[in-house]
Amino acid sequence: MNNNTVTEKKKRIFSAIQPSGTITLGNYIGALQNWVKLQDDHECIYAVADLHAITVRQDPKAFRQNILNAYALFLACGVDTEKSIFFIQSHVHTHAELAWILNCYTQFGELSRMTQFKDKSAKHADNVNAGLFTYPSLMAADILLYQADLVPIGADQKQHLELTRNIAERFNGIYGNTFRVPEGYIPQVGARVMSLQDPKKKMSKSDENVNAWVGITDSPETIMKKFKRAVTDSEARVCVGEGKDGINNLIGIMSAVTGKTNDEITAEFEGKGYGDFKTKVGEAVVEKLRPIRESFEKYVADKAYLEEQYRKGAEIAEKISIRTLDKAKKKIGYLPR
Ligand code: ATP
Ligand code: LTN
Repeated sequence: MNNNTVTEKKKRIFSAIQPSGTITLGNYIGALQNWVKLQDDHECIYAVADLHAITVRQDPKAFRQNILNAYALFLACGVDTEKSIFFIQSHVHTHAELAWILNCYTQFGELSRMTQFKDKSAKHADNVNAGLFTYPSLMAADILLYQADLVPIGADQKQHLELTRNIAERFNGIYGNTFRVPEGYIPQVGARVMSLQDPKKKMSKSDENVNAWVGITDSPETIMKKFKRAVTDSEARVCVGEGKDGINNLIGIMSAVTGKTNDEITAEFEGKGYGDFKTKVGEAVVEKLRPIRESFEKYVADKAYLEEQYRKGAEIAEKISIRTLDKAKKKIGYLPR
């Protein structure tokens, strides 16, 4: 065989992010940055996970805008519809359909052990709905429909991915090979960006303290203010260390946005105080996010372009995912129409 004609099959990637009001620096460093990087040598499929988002109550008008904003923002971050398939989850009916099927292959006990369910049900004690509980089966459906090899996510989603693998293996065990069993793709640096106000907690957009998180579209002034107020220890030496959660987090952020190693950062700030360092981290983040914010403004103003792109994405996603859904239904014993 002529080597030149042999092209290795590209690995398939799937990931999604919920369109909840703000998208944070944590989402960007933990997931989005990898979405963009992976596009060149993988076959990538990305979605705005709007079905997942209604596990908490949404105001219809704001929700519609948030979905569109999230689509525009991911484009601005570098998701490229020439290279990747990019769609809105609720536009592709196979997701909800496979999710129902997978619910019947997921145990109550497994779902009860999910830490995200435990955290979110404590936070929204007045609305612990069944969707919040079965959220991981929908996430499993998202991934398995596309026979994904790799799933770029932050560290907090590891448990959900493990469950996805278990569901796939269980189904395959009963009916023979149906779903590819995916692997997580978690960044070396920044897999868990911490709150700027309480660095023992993950940076989360649902934090009531707005100084705890940085939004990708925050203004440079806001970003600088949030970094200057970041909580740190009293040792005043810029280096990674135990009990220095605040500084460890800032070094991690600096490393993730500049590509510098911890050692390089430590050397650069030798003899300098925390005030200096916080300012420099803030500036590095501002510079990283500036082009994204500017490009977001352009995309979000062009509704016709966004519509054209998400329609195209949904059409292709539907075609690919129906093949897996039909295969699963046939194995279960459903009659073809
Ligand atoms: P919430 O903040 O309300 O808990 P979320 O940000 O975790 O929500 P999504 O928006 O759906 O939920 O998360 C999208 C992606 O961002 C996931 O891959 C998740 O692992 C990643 N991610 C979220 N927060 C962080 C963080 N603080 N550090 C690194 N990655 C994160
Ligand atoms: N549950 C994820 C978002 C999500 C996802 C997915 C991530 C929904 N479907 C499929 C990876 C693959 C979260 O981060 N909260």
